[in-house]
Amino acid sequence: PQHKAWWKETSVYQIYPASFKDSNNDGIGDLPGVISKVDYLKNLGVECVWLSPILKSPQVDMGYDISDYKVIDPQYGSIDDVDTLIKELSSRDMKLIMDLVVNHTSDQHDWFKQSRSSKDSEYRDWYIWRPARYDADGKRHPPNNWAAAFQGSAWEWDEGTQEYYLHLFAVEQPDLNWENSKVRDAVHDIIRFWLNRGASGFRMDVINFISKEPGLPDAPVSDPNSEWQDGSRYFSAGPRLHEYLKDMGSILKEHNAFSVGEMPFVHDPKEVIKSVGYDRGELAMIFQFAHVDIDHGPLGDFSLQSPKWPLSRLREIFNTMQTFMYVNGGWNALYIENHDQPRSVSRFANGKPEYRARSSKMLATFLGCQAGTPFVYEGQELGMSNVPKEWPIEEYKDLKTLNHWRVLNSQTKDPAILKEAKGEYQKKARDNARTPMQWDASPHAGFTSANTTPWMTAMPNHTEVNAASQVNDPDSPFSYWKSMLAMRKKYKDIVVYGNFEMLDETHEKVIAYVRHSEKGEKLLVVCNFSSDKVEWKGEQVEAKELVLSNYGHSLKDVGKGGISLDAYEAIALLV
Ligand code: TEU
Ligand code: CA
Repeated sequence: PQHKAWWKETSVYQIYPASFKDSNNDGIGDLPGVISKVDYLKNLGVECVWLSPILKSPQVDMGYDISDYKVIDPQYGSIDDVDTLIKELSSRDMKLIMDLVVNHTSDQHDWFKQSRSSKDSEYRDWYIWRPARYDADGKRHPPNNWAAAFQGSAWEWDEGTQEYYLHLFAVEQPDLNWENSKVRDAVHDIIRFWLNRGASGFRMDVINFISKEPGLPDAPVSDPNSEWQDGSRYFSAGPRLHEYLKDMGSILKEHNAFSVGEMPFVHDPKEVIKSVGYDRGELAMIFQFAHVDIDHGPLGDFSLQSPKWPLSRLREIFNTMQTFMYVNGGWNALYIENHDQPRSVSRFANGKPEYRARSSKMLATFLGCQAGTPFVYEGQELGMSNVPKEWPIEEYKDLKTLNHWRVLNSQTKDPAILKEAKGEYQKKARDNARTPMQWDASPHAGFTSANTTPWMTAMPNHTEVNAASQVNDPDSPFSYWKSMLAMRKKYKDIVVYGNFEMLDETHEKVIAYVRHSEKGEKLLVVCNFSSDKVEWKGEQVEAKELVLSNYGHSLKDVGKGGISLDAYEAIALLV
């Protein structure tokens, strides 16, 4: 049986502040914009709002490079706006979740400015500094061969103090040295500050990277074409990770707070369960990556030969994540979309106009009936899809995409390779998730005023796909998400706390599973991931109640015996 906890029964809506709603017509979304949409969120039925970073930042990586942890970035508003947002949310029984980005800071943070100012600075040891290595020819090299996530070496040379510092992400995102207890104290202070201000918990950015293997050894060569290699085995679950997580966990516990750790590269299930095991006192839940890495290289690399994935692979991944957690007393964060991933409907189902709405509802069924806390990413509830194939590279704004493009262009002029890369960006770039939220059919999707140029162009399909047309349409993806979220409340014993059993392990087009409650109730979920009509031959079905149908079926439409499904049809039945 599962332990009960409020954060298991809740749901989370992720807002990417720059792209949600612009209130002052400078082309960038902001906190007053968020406040103006709280009723929209309440109507959808989500209970927590997670804001991607809103803290002071030079915005090299859209706020994932923080230069002051207690000041709101002026482009988003002020601390008063945060107070107002918390008030507006809590008066509707909703909560605010902040993004805690503490594996690294911005290079413009005072700590780093001090740290790089001199080897004698009291902040020197707050970051990870190492001397150069020199080869026989006297040429200078970084301390090891690790690659950064956004191209090149993970080390940057500092002329002033003649040492390298570590940055697993951009050059402007130096990694903090968690071995230093002052760093840990400073992070704990930030956590307390926001909890005391009324936040209800945190999403913790790459939180499994905070402990690095001492000695920072060279990584084995996995990419023979590159000078820089994947070093993740030395920082994805370092020796002191669980100690650090437990320290933070005990502060969170005092506040009965929410926590979800973002944990790429954790392939060892033992590390997962140590982080989220109910009695471990570390994190409430984590974001795993197996399903979103299905068509990526490691760390979301643009692997130009897109790996094709059979449905059996997706089934296997979800089966593992689901059963493993249940058996071991851990908890899942259910997500298929966020600000780092392409749009799920385009990726896992079908983003073409004729199937978009139907298949996004199928995905909502697939995800929403599983065990875990569901996360909705802004626009997912509308079935927003990937950017148009025709968009030129100038429409892309993410440093990850642009750095990749720049490096590729320095290596080749081959038009076939460049074209392939652009195709890859259109399918997988993080930019796909960052276009303005589609509020209505007006210019710029109602995200900003007609005569403002938004920081990213709104998708042309906003005239078809938008909140205004969906909120009152009972057949829309929005309404479907709404009923799915309500369903999770009504059938809590099964959907939240029940166990999980994958069925029909071989079907090429259908994923089907059963949830069982302790009282013996059974929920059968069958999802057609193809545009073909299919016969699903599970066990003989005797349906008692129809819980969800993305074709608007009712119980009498479901015959006894096998289930036949139309294109991207999904059905959830009490049996
Ligand atoms: O992402 C961590 C991470 O591993 C990403 O590099 C991810 O794998 C990739 O973007 C997929 O394409 C977090 C944040 O979510 C991301 O936005 C930040 O850029 C990154 O950390 C650095 O803070
Ligand atoms: Ca604005």
